Amino acid sequence: MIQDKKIVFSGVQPSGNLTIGNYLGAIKNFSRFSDDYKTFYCVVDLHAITVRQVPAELRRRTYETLALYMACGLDEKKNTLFVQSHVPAHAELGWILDCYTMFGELSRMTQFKDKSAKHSQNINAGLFTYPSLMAADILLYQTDLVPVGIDQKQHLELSRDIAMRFNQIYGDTFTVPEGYISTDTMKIMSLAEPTSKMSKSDPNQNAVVYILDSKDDIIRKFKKAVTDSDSEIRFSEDKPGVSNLITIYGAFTGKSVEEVEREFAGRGYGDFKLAVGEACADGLAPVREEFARLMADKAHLEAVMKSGADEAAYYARKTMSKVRRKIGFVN
Ligand code: ATP
Ligand code: LTN
Repeated sequence: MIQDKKIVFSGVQPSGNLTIGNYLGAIKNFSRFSDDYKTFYCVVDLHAITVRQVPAELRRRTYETLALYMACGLDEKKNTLFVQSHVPAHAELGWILDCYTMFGELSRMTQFKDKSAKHSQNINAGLFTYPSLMAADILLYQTDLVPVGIDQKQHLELSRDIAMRFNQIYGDTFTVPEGYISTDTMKIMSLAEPTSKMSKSDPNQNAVVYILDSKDDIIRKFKKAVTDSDSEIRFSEDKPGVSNLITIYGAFTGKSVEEVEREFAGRGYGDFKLAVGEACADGLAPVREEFARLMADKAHLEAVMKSGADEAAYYARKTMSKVRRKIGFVN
């Protein structure tokens, strides 16, 4: 098999119900690469267990995350869709890269600091070395481009540093990946606390809009969204709530910030919030329908996982034999 296309890799954890942050910041962008790149989209279950998971829920969410990839427009024939733990080379290379990643580097990761504060009873070694496993995911496929939300920029830079360090010691082994961070929707904020990221693990259900929420729930949540005491619909740093709603509305309607501001000039927040809720619910309706259809056919999802893992393993094997040889492992 000759591989002349550039390679794209990204992953989403099956650690909760996916939000419009995951959708707009990551998954929705994935399909734009399907034609011109060789694309690998992975359900990263090994990463998910860095936080305690209920086994039955982890299993269900692994199917759901795969089904959502497909419902968001990723055709399994054009993209390699698979589950991380089905390709053991991820864990193998993860261990190897642990030995080329510094304690100090991992200590500086803001996600580690945030998650250790959130899960103070379970600050396990996996949570700490999460970024070297992520580097393994990426480097295993000689990835050129990694589409992610801006919160992953620091992890991506560490992946690049690890790749360069390894290449410097052993000669050219890994492609040094670039991030692809879509600027218009890179960070969707919480509806309740618009200065922090909308996160699928937020315990406040009103702060988060899930891809699979019903239309009524979506509209109700947007009606409750925190704005400010002003009444002007304007994108500005000192208006984080309104700016976040403008971003979301723009993302679902394809309108620019200026167009949205013009459309709602002189109108109240009530009107605006309702319009955002409707645009979001309508935009997600086809995804929801397709998701329900896919989840009704587990056997098909399993066939997709299986052929995705076989394809991924083929590429992973090539990198692993190179890595083993360079390090000095006996063949
Ligand atoms: P958790 O809340 O459990 O930390 P998460 O919601 O950040 O998880 P991940 O599986 O870690 O979800 O992320 C999947 C992808 O979604 C990543 O590329 C991430 O950058 C992106 N993403 C997550 N939340 C947002 C957001 N609020 N805005 C934009 N992109 C996001
Ligand atoms: N850490 C990522 C999920 C992830 C990932 C990856 C993203 C794991 N491995 C490789 C891109 C490439 C997150 O979204 N929190």
